[in-house]
Amino acid sequence: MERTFLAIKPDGVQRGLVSEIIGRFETKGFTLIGLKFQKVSRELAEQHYDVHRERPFFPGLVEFITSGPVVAMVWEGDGVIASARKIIGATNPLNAEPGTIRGDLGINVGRNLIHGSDAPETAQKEIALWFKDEELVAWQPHLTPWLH
Ligand code: ABT
Ligand code: MG
Repeated sequence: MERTFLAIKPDGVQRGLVSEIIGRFETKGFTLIGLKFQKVSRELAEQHYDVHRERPFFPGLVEFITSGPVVAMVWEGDGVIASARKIIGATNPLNAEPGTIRGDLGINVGRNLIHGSDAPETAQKEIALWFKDEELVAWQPHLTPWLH
C-alpha cells in the first residue's frame, strides 16, 4: 500500500489548524499510520530540505521549520502521494485553488502550513528520515467493503 509523509508546519500548529488539516485527510478516506508532535532539530531540518540547500530561501526555510513544534505524519492509501499534494494545493497559497488546504487557509509562500512528499522516492526517503519502522502502525480500518 502506498505511503506518504506529511508534516503540519509551525504556522499550522500556531494558528490552531491541526485538527482542520488532519481532518481533510481523514475524511478523504486515507489511513493514519504514524503521528508525532516534535520540535525539529537543525540537523533534521537541513536533511529534510537538502534539495533546496543552494537556494536563496534555504536559511529562512530551516529557521522557520525549527521555530516551533510540527506534527509529523505518515498516511497510507491508494494514490495517497499525489492525492495528498492535490488536497494540499500549490506551493504558493495565493495560487492554490479554493478547496485546498493552502487555498483555503494560507496567504504566504514561506508560511504554507503543511508539507507533503512530492513523489514515491521522496516519500520513502522522508518517511525513513522522520520515523523509525517501529513507530509506524500497520492496521486496517474496519471498513464495509461495499461502501469503500
Ligand atoms: P513543501 O511541501 O514544504 O516541500 O512545499 P512544496 O513541495 O509545495 O514546495 P517546494 B518547492 O518544495 O518548497 C519548499 C519550501 O520552500 C518555500 N519556498 C519555495 C519559498 O519560500 N520560496 C520559493 O520561491 C520556493 C520555490 C516554500 C516551501 N516551504 N515552506 N515553508
Ligand atoms: Mg517540496
